[in-house]
Amino acid sequence: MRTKVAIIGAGPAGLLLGQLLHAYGIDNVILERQTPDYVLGRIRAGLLEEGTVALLDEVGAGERAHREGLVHEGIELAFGGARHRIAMKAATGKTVMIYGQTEVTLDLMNARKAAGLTSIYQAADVMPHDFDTDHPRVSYRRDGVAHELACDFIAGCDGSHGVSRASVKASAIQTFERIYPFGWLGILSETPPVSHELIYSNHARGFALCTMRSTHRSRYYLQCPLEDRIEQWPDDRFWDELKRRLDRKAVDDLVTGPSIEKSIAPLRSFVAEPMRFGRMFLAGDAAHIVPPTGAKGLNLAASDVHYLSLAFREFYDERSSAGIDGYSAKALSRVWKAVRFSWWMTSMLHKFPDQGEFGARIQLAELDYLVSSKAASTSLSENYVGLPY
Ligand code: FAS
Ligand code: PHB
Repeated sequence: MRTKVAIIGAGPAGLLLGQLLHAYGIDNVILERQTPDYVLGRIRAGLLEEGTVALLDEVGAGERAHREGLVHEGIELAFGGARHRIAMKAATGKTVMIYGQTEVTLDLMNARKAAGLTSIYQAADVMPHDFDTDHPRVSYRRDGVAHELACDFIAGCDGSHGVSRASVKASAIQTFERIYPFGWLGILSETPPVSHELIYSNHARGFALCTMRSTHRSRYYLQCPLEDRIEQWPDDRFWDELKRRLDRKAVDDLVTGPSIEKSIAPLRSFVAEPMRFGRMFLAGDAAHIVPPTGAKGLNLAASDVHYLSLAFREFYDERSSAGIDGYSAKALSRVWKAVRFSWWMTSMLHKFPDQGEFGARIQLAELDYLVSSKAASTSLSENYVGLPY
């Protein structure tokens, strides 16, 4: 089999790239190791930047997001027993949308199916080959039968544990990492959100985040020790701890109920440089990971594939390599700004084991400055709603 672009991974990055390339008339095939249901079963991100929604619109997969997504014009920061609103739209003219990654993935999968494009799920032993030549190829096995996909380019959209980045020789890649000494315990519940906007809480007991998936489905996160297991967090304990980290009004407004999903995710910042290796390009979590505090992970995957799809269009339409040659630097410029923002939000809002009283006071001073300075809250807002592409 042959295609122009072989995409490894059918998460948001791979699926969105596939639809953008299709819109530009560039043939592509997706190879995914899991089943569609497995991919849809992963509960992850929930907040989209306007740029991400615009890309869904561009590929004709944004209709349900506009119908069901919740547009938010601000967030609240809670500290010292009070809540303070950051009016992001007033500061930037932009909004964000609450619309789960699961729904984004489903919309993109349906768009791909409607376009009759080739996606090979349960592709085992996917392996990129010869990407340092003009004739790259990808091998894989399906139902025990070996296959080979010849292509012009390979897009590694296979996430943080994928095969693409792992296939690059160590001397050709540099990685940067910061691991945080805590995790996020997250739950989903069929309960109305505690507030109509997100609440990020800095508390002496640890960070908490109140977010949502709809007006009847809430998502809550608690900072927890890395060694914790979800078995140690029955629902009652979760709700009790969440209440201890929220302000009085939030506690009074909180509607608790049985969890329908519960998971603990470790937090880290990670960037691989460069994002291009001959005719193989990395996009999304395959190239970088951010702590979810800034809600950037999924949105960076979107901007990566925006740049990459334009680069491929320039190559095929204008026979120019300028776009593909400039992809890595262009993507990394936006990636590092989002990595910085996500690190800053995480550092300001979480309780670090070694921060001491001085560190705690510095966090509160930073938060107090943020909510009392137009310049500071505008800076937070423009990063949160998403920097320009
Ligand atoms: P993905 O990991 O989503 O997709 C990669 C795909 O490649 C997967 O389907 C995988 O099965 C496939 N794959 C892997 N190896 C393969 C191989 N060898 N062959 C073929 N296929 C292969 N971001 C936020 O903004 N907010 C959040 O709250 C948030 N919470 C998160 C919670 C968790 C537990 C995790 C892990 C991530 C979270 N993220 C969050 C980040 C997340 O949303 C990612 O940024 C997003 O999934 C990135 O999408 P992709 O780059 O497509 O990677
Ligand atoms: C979510 O809704 O899952 C979410 C929202 C904002 C974040 C992190 C997670 O910063």
